[in-house]
Amino acid sequence: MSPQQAKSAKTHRVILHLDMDAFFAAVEQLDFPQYRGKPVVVGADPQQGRGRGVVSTASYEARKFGIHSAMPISRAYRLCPNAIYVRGRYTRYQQVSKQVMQILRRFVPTIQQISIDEAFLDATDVVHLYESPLDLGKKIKQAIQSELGLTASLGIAPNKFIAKVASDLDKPDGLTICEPGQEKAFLDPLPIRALWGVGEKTAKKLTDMGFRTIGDIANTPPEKMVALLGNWGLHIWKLANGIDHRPIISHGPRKSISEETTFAEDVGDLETLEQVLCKIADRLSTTMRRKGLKGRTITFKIRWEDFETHTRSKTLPDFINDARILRAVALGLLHNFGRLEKKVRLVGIGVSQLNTMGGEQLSLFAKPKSRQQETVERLLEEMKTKFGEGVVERAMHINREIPEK
Ligand code: TTP
Ligand code: MG
Repeated sequence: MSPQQAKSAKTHRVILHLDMDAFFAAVEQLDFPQYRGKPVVVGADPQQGRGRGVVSTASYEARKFGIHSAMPISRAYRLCPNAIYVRGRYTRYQQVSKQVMQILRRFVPTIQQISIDEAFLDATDVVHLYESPLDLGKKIKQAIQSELGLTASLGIAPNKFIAKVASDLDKPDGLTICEPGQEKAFLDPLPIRALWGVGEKTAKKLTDMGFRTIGDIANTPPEKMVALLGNWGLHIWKLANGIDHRPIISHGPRKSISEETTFAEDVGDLETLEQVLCKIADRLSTTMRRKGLKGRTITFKIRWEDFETHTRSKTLPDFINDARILRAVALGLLHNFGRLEKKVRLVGIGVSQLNTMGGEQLSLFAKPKSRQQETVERLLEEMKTKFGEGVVERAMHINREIPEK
């Protein structure tokens, strides 16, 4: 890399914005093949044109009839009575959304999800692993297509604003790049509606003031924009000039998972605490397995009647989500406290150092069953040696019908 290129690589960020195409409708077409290639409208019940409520989204086939998000469903029905009208299945969309985000995270760790079907990615530090930013973009789109059967549109640019504008330019199944240095040429001809945050009403206001394109705003002195529209005027003037330093705020993957129980009445006997801990361990294990999570550090939390709170942790050699191990480790950590000097208000178990890769990756790296079984047995033996035979036995023979808040 020449010094020039090195400098340029440092000064330009590579920001991606991904937005799924006709998301809810696309998931319906995915799950119900008979809907494919047809106008599908997700939203309220049209009730033969008398329905109240609005359109959530429409497939691209339905958009040809002029149907779009937020339109009254009755109007959509008038435009295309033969479309397939379905109610939303939000849990399913949420599930697919998670899968999309997991795929994105595999390519680029710095990701900021901004809605159910949209995310920003800062690929500055990983783009060198690919032939080019476009190559990275193609690979992400291909992964979503081949693994989920859905299309997405992607914008690549030196900042968030332009990446967002770019992802919308060639929908559906689009891939648009704005190279560094091309910001103004890219933005100038676009209509002001393309400016982020400019809705129908604002667009009309700006049009009435004589602004038609983003270039019209970019070429107006910033003082004039402030005089016309206050601080917001300066904000859109900066965007129109391709200036946007906002960082990608990555919440990152989940770092820990926990379950706890606060007792209706403070508890003074060890037996009850053991029983509750076992229940918590079972619940936590079920949630972890459902989410495809395994972790290495198990933390036991106890809050005494005077609200004093303590935690004790143990880090295991392997990633686990097995209820028996969670129980045994949590009970061992509880017994570390010795005799109960005070009553207990709350107990909980947390698991951190999670292996947060998606279910598929987990199974890819999963050990053969016999080896996993070995790990369980070894840990159980270890717990018995450390805390006595009773710890595991007690955990195994628990009466589960205990009152608990
Ligand atoms: P969008 O990404 O705005 O729309 P879309 O994915 O359906 O279509 P495209 O991106 O290809 O233009 O919104 C994502 C989902 O959010 C959309 O599928 C349904 C839901 N949604 C609503 O329920 N009401 C709305 O008014 C909008 C805009 C979206
Ligand atoms: Mg979308």
